[in-house]
Amino acid sequence: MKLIIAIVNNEDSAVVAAALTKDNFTVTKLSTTGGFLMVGNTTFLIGTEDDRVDRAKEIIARHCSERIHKASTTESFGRGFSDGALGSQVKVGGAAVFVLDVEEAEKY
Ligand code: 2BA
Repeated sequence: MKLIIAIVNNEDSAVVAAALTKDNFTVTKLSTTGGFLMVGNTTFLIGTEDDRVDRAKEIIARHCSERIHKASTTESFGRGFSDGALGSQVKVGGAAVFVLDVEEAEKY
């Protein structure tokens, strides 16, 4: 079994969750914040069998777009924009995906 951790743009999260669920994946959605931009993103935890990992990655990739994030004057800045970098542009996404081995999975 594997645990997929997928960090996606908030704007893509609803459609990604719906597509994964429709394909019979079980998904946990967490509200998270990127440490560089310090803006909200969404992290999905997806526990699945090894032979379904590629399918999950395919669904995530299909529904996540790359975006250009332009720093605004009203953001709270993390280290990324702490050096007077207002107006800087950063390429974000589509999705950052990590696949981990699961030693044990139980439901009680
Ligand atoms: P953030 O940390 O807010 O990063 C947003 C974007 O800023 C990143 O897009 C990347 O283009 C840039 N960036 C991040 N750290 C940087 C740095 N130290 N120097 C220069 N540019 C930097 P993505 O790579 O698409 O990442 C989008 C979000 O996914 C990240 O938000 C973070 O929440 C997560 N993420 C990406 N890679 C990760 C990793 N290796 N470990 C943990 N989280 C990761």
